Amino acid sequence: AQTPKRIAVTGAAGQICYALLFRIAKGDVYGPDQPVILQLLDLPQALDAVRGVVMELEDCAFPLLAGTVVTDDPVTAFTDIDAAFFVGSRPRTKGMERRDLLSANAEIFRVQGEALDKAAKRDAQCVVVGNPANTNAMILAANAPNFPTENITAMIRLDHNRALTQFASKADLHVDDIERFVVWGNHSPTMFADWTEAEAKGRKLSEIIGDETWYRETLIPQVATRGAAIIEARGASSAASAANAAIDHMYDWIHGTDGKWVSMAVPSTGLYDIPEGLMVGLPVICKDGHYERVEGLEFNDFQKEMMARTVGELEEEREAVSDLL
Ligand code: NAX
Repeated sequence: AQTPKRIAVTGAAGQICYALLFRIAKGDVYGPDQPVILQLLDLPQALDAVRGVVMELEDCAFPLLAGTVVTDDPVTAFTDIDAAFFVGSRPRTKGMERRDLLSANAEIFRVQGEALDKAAKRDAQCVVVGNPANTNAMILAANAPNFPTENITAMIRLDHNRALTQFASKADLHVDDIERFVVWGNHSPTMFADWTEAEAKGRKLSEIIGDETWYRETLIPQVATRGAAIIEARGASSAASAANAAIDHMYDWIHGTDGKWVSMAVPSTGLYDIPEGLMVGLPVICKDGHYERVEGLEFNDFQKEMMARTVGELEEEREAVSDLL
């Protein structure tokens, strides 16, 4: 039998994890032959709830679930891990300013960065889901100096998937037909869903759809505000779709994308003049457990304007947490 992969998941008592954990245990990340051990982190007051989730995991009798760890100690959670999903974060509460939210989360990710540095395998693949995801991931990396920064990423895949479905339904395509589409920047309303290079069945997606106004005035804002629309309709924020996007992100990173583009927020190397060190949504191609940034693209004026807006916001967020970097 294969040695189990150890996967840390933070915020394990929360609603995204209530969807995520069952899919990981089913084999949706590493595949149908790879046993997994779930190392679940949450706050002390949430551990009873985590134990309840573990009881339900047990009741699924998943053949691949080789063990669970429940803890409120980040070092215990990250010991010897192969992968980590950083889902837990501090939600915005009444009267909280954006800056307060940033610094409350910065503190969480500072502590978790130090624990990751101490305890994780050096090739552990990490994705931050908890908001503000990009900046949280940047802080995690800054506080894990002996851990490879390339292995710390943030999730922008939900936005990517949201756009794919809108395009496919507008153009009567299958979601899998669409290639070379990307969501750039921050996982926030400034994100830039960019169809400039997108193709389907050998044609430009923009030509197939043939409606630039729809793209700019409907598609872009619809993707950017989809989270709010879900809250409005469901009375709770996206959970199963967020869990699914986190699985897609990690699955593709581990198994590769066969030359296809996917959107991942990864550390900026200065490519496309995006300031180094920011965690920024980019087109990547995954192969052999690594991602490669898509290089050599040229931007038109609209793209430049949209990029400046979302990258500018990431710089502002970095400024707000500069004391923890
Ligand atoms: P919940 O509030 O249901 O769960 C969050 C869990 O995190 C709670 O159990 C809480 O106790 C735990 N937690 C808080 N601080 C912690 C700490 N320091 N260490 C460990 N656990 C901690 O939120 P849920 O709906 O599951 O969402 C989780 C996060 O995902 C939120 O920040 C949310 O904004 C973010 N999202 C990110 C998305 C993305 O695309 N990047 C989309 C979905 C989602 O909105």
